[in-house]
Amino acid sequence: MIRLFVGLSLPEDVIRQLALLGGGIPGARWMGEEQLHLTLRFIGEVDGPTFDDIRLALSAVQSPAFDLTLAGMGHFGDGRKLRALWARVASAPLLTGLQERVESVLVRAGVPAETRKFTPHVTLARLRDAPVGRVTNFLVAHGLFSAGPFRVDEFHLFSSHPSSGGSVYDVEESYALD
Ligand code: 2AM
Repeated sequence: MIRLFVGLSLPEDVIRQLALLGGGIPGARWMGEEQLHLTLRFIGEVDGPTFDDIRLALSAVQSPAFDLTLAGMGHFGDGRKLRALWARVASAPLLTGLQERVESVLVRAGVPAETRKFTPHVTLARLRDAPVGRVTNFLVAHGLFSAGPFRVDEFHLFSSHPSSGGSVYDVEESYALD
């Protein structure tokens, strides 16, 4: 079995900007530079034949290249259980269009449909018992964070492998945008 997701990689200068934000929150596990990405669609564990089907299905996605900007910060979870801190992705209709096309070909390839709303984000840290005040301070301090615009002209099928330092992500296949 292999754990898969579809996503975008980020330019090196954007990654460096994001990596500079890390630190200062107890209970936060910050993503390393090589872990930063934007998830378009989490797939989960699949067997070999399904992996082949997915690889092929994604090659049918046709979508224009586009520019993306990161602007501000957000979080998942609430005061009782904060789960993740992330950089917000500014609204981009072509990104949403790409995500919808990816969803559509995956469902046609037999992957169960995604029921959750797509919230484009770049996870910066996973949180465990992080003090709400410290997280709020971070969100306020970096509310005006901005990176880009940068060009997105491909997307990737990634595999995810657990390791002691968090997950390791490998590009399995890349798909060019028009
Ligand atoms: P995240 O950025 O919000 O953490 C690879 O693991 C990617 O897939 C991560 O970027 C993560 O999104 C997402 N992911 C991991 N496990 C998931 C799950 N159970 N459901 C949805 N998305 C998941």
